[in-house]
Amino acid sequence: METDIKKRSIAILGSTGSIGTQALEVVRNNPERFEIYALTANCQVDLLIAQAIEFQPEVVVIADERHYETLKAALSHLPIKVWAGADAIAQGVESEPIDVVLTALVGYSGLRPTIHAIKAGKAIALANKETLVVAGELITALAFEHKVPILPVDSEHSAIFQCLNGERSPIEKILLTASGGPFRLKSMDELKKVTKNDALKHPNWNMGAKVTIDSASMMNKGFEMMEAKWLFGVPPERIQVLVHPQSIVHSMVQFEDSSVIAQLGMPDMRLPIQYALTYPERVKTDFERVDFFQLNTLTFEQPDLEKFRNLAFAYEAVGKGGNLPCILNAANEVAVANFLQDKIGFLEMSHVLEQTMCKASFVANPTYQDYVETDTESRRIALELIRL
Ligand code: MN3
Repeated sequence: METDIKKRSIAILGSTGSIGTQALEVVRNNPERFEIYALTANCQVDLLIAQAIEFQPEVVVIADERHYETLKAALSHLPIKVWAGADAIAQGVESEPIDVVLTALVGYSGLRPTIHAIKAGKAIALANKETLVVAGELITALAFEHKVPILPVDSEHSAIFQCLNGERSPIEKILLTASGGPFRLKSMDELKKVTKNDALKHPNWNMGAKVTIDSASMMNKGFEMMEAKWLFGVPPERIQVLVHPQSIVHSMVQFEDSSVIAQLGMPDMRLPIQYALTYPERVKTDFERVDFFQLNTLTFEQPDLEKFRNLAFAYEAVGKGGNLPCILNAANEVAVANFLQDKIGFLEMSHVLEQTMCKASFVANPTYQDYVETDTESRRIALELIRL
């Protein structure tokens, strides 16, 4: 049967990353539902060119301006606008035909374009958790003011969102699952010696380098706890992290009558990406199904906060509030980048976060400009600590 549903017009920020490429796979599999209006990338110009040729967006933007001429020349035979720079990304998301902006860029860089997209009234499919970590209060207030939905793409938050379908009753507790990463069973002595290659081998999920390192340190789960607080309005003391190494239960919600609702599925990011883009509908896929007889066991354990201190820092930061989560995020971005360049060890990352949280200026009620200044100051402090 022919359907005449209006296609959703999508802008993908960070189209060459792990989430971006999987989102394009979802779009490729559902051409009757979606059209790509804009694609943006940081620096992977060759892949961006290939994507632009395949999906024929109105606009492509490369953040790193050094690649502008290459991009422009490669697409000169096509009716595609080619822009460069961070300002162009922030402006590009405001274009009138866009329905949904998928924010899949890495780290703090997601904040500004997300603010622009919300102000322009675009639905946000949020894959950039750092936006809510850094400025959750500002972003949720802005989304409320502009009546813009924030649809979670992160698998845990998609799970919680799905558990809440049709529910009106208050949430007693969020049970946020964590794989535990590649270092779950390592001792402190072993953790001193692990390398980036060890950290980049995630047992279940195939993700970008930043989030894979954050998973190994459990910083990712700390950030996801904050993301859950802002998305679902549940305070941190009622968000419990459960280590669930099989990554089949993607998270759960406990209600006041003692019921627990869970969402399950194989670990495949295409599912939460697709759900955010097709919500409230579910669309048939050929993704692998859960085979419970093959799985046999699902296990749950307490996270080890002495080994994975970053998770404890996240609770501390969100508890004290203000710009402290922004400080933590900036320090972590610097620490992860330096770990990936073999400049610091795995456990030293936590030291950098702890010290930066002590040294950076605290602001109790930050404005957007305060976040910008906090990010700059915290990066400088973190870098000085690493160079000592
Ligand atoms: Mn996740």
